[in-house]
Amino acid sequence: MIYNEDFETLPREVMETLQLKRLKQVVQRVYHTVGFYRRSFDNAGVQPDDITSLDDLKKFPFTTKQDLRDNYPFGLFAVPMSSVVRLHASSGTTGRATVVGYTRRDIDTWSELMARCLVAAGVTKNDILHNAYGYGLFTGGLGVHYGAETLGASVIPISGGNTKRQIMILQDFGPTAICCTPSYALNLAEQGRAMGVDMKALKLRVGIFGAEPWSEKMRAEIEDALGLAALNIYGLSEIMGPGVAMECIEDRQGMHIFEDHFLVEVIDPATGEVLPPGEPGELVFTTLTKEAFPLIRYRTRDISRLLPEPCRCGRTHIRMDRITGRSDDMLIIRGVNVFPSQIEAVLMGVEGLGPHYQIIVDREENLDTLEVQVEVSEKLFASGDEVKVLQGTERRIVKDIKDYLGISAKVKLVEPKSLQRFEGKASRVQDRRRI
Ligand code: DLL
Repeated sequence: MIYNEDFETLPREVMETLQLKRLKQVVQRVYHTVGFYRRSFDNAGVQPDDITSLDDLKKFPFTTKQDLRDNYPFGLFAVPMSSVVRLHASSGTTGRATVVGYTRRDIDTWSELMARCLVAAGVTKNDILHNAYGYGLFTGGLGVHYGAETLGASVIPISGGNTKRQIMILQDFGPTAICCTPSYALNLAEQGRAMGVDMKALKLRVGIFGAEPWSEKMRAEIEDALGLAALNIYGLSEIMGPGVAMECIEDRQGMHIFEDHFLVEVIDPATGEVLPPGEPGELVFTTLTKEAFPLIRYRTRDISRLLPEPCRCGRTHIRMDRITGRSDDMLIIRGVNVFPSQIEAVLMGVEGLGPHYQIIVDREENLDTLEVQVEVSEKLFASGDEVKVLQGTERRIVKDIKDYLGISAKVKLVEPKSLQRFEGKASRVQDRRRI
């Protein structure tokens, strides 16, 4: 089944004609409405009129997460605030998170694309959908919610957390489809089993999992534990949220990118050079239809590759492979995007600490754990009422990480000079998760 047969099965030539028309429009629009793009295009010596073919896009400069931070919070919006009907943000609860805005039409587009995703997973208006992506600033919850309503499915807006209650609702309401992060799917399965619930006997038929990296091994585990078909969904707040790309139930090998709305390139992260289809590299997206927050050549930092082979589902949209890594050091911990530099900034704000720290990320019972080990300063270590002060400092760091980044961490203060020293580039993060 295909939600929007007209647009999802466009022949390549027609698709490219549509993309070029939309690309010309968006490039013109950002040049005339967003100071950042005018400066960035002028500096690179390019003008909107330089776009005469899709290939010309590569002459244009990239947009990076740093550009978004520099223009925090609304500096890259291309419409007045009066036209913005929704704001979302990724990572951390405060500070320079990435803020994104949507016009009414952007919400409609997003809802349609999410409806397309659900239909690609075989969901219909007769399904009941358990939506356990977080509702709030995170795009997962509301993005999926509006898509499900657009399709006409019955959505349970359960959001994240309170796992016991989720398991009760899974039994009582009998949802046939579920959306959450893949690690939470495994967590639900495990807690359900611990409660004596036969999780395979639930009515769930299909799961739509994303927002964090996962593997074919995890797919097999989830399918086995919950007795459903597990499908991959990709997206990022900057480009829209969930629903940039989605696997189809017919083929389940790679995610169709909604190319009538997003133009994709794959680049060599070191040189910025555009790579031919099939080569692994960093995904770069240009939004073709977004009004409030258009992005030109946005570097996602996500590593993948394009799969140009036709798909038997009938969609002509090109597919992308699973994300295999990042070209920066961003971590996704329980769904929250965290940069080590943000943790460092918190540590720097606390008195009595030395400059050496280690961040250890692991997974216990399918839940990500974060531990921060930090050396105390010689002065604090030598001071008299040590234990009380140390405990207070630990609590302060835990609280600050929670307040600023929105995640719970275990903090361990260690003696001066006890952490490993590095001769070259410090490697302060140990990611021990095996996914
Ligand atoms: O995670 C949007 C989303 C919500 C996608 C629900 C899918 C489902 P952000 O919080 O901005 O947005 O995080 C975006 O998450 O750049 C990837 O690194 C990672 N990511 C998202 N989907 C996948 C996936 C949402 N299927 C960042 N596989 C992206 C691997 C993913 N990584």
